[in-house]
Amino acid sequence: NAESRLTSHKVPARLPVQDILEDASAGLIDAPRFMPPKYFYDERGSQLFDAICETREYYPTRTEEALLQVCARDIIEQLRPDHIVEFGSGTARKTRHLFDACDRAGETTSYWPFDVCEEMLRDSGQQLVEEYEWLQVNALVGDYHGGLAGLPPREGRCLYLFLGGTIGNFTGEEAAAFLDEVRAIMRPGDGLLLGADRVKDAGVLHAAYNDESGVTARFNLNLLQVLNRELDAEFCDTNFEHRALFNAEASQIEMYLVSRCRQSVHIGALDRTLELEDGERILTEISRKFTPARLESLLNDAGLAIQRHFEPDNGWFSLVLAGP
Ligand code: AVJ
Repeated sequence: NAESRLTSHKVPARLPVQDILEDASAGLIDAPRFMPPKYFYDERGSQLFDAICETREYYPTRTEEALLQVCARDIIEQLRPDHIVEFGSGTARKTRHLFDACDRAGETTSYWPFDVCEEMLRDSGQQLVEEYEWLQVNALVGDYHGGLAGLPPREGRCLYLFLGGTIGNFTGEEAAAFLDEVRAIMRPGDGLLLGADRVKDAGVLHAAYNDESGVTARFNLNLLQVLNRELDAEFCDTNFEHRALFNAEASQIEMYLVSRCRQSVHIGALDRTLELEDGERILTEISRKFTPARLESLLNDAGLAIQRHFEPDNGWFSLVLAGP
């Protein structure tokens, strides 16, 4: 039966992962203020992110999915993976294109979705084992920011997935450290499929993070509700506004919550009060945009060579297959 093809494992963090209390204490009290973007994704935040992907302006998700649909077969036939390991798997919607390609090629693989959210892993895992009667799903519950050495040892070839352009949320240093971790667990014949958003017309980028219906603004402002709940804080979201801009020099979208007035906000769990000037901002996300050359050097620096590079005609997004 399907249920017997679904297992779940906790992956302990090997590297120190800061919790929201430490991140808030390091990032909120003094300027420049910054909260890591991973705190966006509570239940409402995850729903809002899905809604962002449906907006007319936010192109990355649908662009990547269309690419994956076209190149899935190539990737599966080239690599013939015994295991597919996905970092930040979410609902694994896009990963289905790879399973469909396995289906058509008569290949069977096991799937190792790695995510912090246990319920989402269980729900999506259950659906997958029902949809694909040959699929074994081994859910990995943990934070990939804590390193990857806890991954269970396996035999056979692995295809690692890091999709969605999430690599862009990392600073240059964090991205290098993460790719080093991935490289360290890879063996000859393994592959990494990495999705990365590309530098493009600033107007297109700006629109993607400032959608007309205001979903991205609600997604950004939802962080304040997360802080209120998790840190017993007293943020009032009508006192903040969403701002997203493309910093061309740093080649990144920067997303801020901007204070609309001079205000004091108490944070219970820190026993501190935040003093904000009118117009003062909290950086809530960077989303880096890559050139093919930047992407190549990022991978090469981690000891990974690009084997295939898939992109749409307009060059808006890259899916690269790289290996040791
Ligand atoms: C999921 C991190 C790829 O950076 O584009 C979407 C998140 N933020 N709109 C991105 C996001 C604002 C997204 N990633």
